[in-house]
Amino acid sequence: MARPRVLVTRRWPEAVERQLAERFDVTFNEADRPLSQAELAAAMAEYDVLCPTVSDRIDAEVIRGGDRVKLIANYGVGFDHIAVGAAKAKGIAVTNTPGVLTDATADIALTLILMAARRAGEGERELRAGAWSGWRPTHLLGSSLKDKVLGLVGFGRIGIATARRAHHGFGMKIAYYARRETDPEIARELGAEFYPDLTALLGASDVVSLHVPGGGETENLIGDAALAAMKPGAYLINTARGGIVDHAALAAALREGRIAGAGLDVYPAEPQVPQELLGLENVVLLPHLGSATRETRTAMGERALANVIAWAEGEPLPDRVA
Ligand code: 8YV
Repeated sequence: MARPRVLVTRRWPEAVERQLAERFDVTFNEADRPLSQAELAAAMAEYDVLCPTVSDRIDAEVIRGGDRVKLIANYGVGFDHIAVGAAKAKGIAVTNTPGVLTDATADIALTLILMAARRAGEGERELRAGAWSGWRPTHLLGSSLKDKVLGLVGFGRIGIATARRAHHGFGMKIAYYARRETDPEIARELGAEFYPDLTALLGASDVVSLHVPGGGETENLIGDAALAAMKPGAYLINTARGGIVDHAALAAALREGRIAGAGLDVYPAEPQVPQELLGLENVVLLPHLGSATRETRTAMGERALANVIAWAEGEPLPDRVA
């Protein structure tokens, strides 16, 4: 029997590409640039399996492009770039890579919290520009984290891992907003306070970190009203999805000093970064580095591969989302 045809839309770490190629007839996107909507639609008719990433928009029109694809094995945990409903309607299974990028993403959330609160980006820019005039008691004072409240919007795997680092490592108090209360053991471990109301959580937090999925339900969740509910000295951290934040409203709040600062790893239309943020000193901007470690990107490939193998062998898919 012919080996299933698999399209990997971006280059993966070599070791996992090799493992995939050993078992399947794989096409790698040699140019490693995002495929166009037309190329993705055409792929629906040419391949059995697509392995896309967050840089591919697999919308309903792409899914209508052909009838051959039976599995979309996403390389990443978030899948708001895939029209899961349209896939399901065509009997196409969709899988993701949960768990393996939790620690790396929580590390980046902490990186952003520390960089924003300790003004590390501002300091580095000043030094590189040759503008550092030397030590003085009031130079670039930031905010300490100990005993400050970290408010997590969403308390799944990555939210909890971020809370653990902040609480055990930096002495922060933990509060969270979620659809339901967390496991009592986790709540006890972290002394985590549950807020069923987002506005109340925002008003109680010194640092707000976003950990909800992207997509329609959370689009612009953090807009003018939410930013107005935050404490004037608070920081906003986003490692989840850019669309959760209204960036024009955020830029205005940062410019007017209504919040102290922000740290962002994700943007609504990557790789574009909202222009109004680029000139602001009190925002740290990273280029979607959440899962960017060699170990994690390899583990993500292995996880996607496990789903492709299960599909090929007619086994239940370990990480099916639709
Ligand atoms: C991934 C992410 O690197 O997994 C996710 O949802 O946001 C990232 O950290 C990216 O999605 C790769 O597809």
